[in-house]
Amino acid sequence: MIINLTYYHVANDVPEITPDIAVVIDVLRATTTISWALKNGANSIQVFADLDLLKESATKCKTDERIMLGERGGRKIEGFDLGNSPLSVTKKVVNGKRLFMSTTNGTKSLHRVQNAKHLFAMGLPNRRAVAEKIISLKSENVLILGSGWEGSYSLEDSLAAGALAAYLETNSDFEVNILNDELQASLALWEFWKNDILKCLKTATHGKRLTSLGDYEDDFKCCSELDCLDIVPTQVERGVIRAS
Ligand code: 3SL
Repeated sequence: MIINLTYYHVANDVPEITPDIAVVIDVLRATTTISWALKNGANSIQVFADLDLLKESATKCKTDERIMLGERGGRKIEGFDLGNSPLSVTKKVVNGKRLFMSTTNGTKSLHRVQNAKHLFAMGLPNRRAVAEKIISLKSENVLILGSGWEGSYSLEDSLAAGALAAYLETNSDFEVNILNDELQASLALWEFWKNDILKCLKTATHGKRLTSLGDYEDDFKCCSELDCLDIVPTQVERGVIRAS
């Protein structure tokens, strides 16, 4: 069997297609936060590109059953319970809760491919879990979508796209077909940085942006951990993600 992989850097690059499988990546930090929130027992995460829609939906949920997560420009949105740090979604805070989440880029990417038959969110900590899920589905076409920053390329999402493709090449029985140059470049990036992921994240433009905003050392460490989570964040209805 052949598995065809395509990678797009940002949501606007995705053509009008309905992929069998879409994997959305936002290493710094949305998909890492989503993965940790589900690991720590969040009931579900509803993602929004639009803040007004988020507030409207959240108000329909009891206050003690919901958490509002919001980030713009790297900062927590005023009036929201949490920003977008994977360290903030502890068991104590999120267990059993429904999360309503909007971030600058990651939730837009999730929104862009919400028509996919199977939609997963991936960071580096759950790279292996998502890859094994893809292998088990035996689908021929997988679209990988990065989140970038406001429409432009990001190093860390491309690194993770390469990490996913490399895992599939090494660990599946399929013939893996890399369909575009974006993914070829990501594989090269992975080869170059795979032994110093932390440095790659800090070198990235968004890493530098976060560093300029405060002390994000622990966020960098958390986001650069590889294959430590067994969670596959899966869209179960449009815009709603649960663990599988
Ligand atoms: O752009 C996004 O979706 C965020 O992940 C950015 S941040 O890391 O929270 O600043």
